[in-house]
Amino acid sequence: MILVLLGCAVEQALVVAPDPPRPPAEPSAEPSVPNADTAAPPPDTEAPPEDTGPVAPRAPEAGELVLAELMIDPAAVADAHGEWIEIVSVASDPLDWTGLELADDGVDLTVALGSGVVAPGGRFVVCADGDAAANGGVSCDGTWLYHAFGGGLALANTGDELEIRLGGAVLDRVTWSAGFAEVGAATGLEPSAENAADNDEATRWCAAVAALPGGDSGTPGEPNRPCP
Ligand SMILES: [Ca+2]
Ligand SMILES: [Ca+2]
Ligand SMILES: [Ca+2]
Repeated sequence: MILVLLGCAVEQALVVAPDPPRPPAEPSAEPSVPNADTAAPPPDTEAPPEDTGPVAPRAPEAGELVLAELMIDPAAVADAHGEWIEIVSVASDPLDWTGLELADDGVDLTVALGSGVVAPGGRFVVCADGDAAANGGVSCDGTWLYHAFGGGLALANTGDELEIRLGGAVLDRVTWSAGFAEVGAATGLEPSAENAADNDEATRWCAAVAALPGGDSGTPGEPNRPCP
């Protein structure tokens, strides 16, 4: 009897014995090690990525900033508040105009204050008064100290000169005489003449017609209309 029981136990143990371990799976047909001829190079040998970050602004050179629109004789507000100057960049790099000087041939000389970077093809506006509620509705990027006959700058209605300078170097210059400035309208440079040489010709300028919030005309910070 005992032998029979032992025999049953042995038989049961044989039945429940686990299967022998299977051999490890065959390696995949796809090699896990890249082929040196076709694989991308490891990261530490890749060429450095092309620098696509922003270009640091640099100082403008002569001819790269162009006087493009002048509010010489505002009517909606007094000249001390309503004069402004639009300048366009014709450079292909961002320009930092911090420290821009505004001057005439006589005693006027002042330094414009404001944020000083203009993008390629961009425009900025510097004003006698930066308060849009007081200057006829113009948004300004900078201001200058308005003062006639020295101690600042003023744009004479019947004729004057205006230079923009940086560090003493003249970047652009415009002169005008009686009739150049229309009362209550900014005088804008013809778009096809937006360079420091062509803006020397008074015939390339014309009065703006787009209305400003204060009632005068001009396109501060926006492209000028083609002159008729
Ligand atoms: Ca004036
Ligand atoms: Ca010029
Ligand atoms: Ca304009």
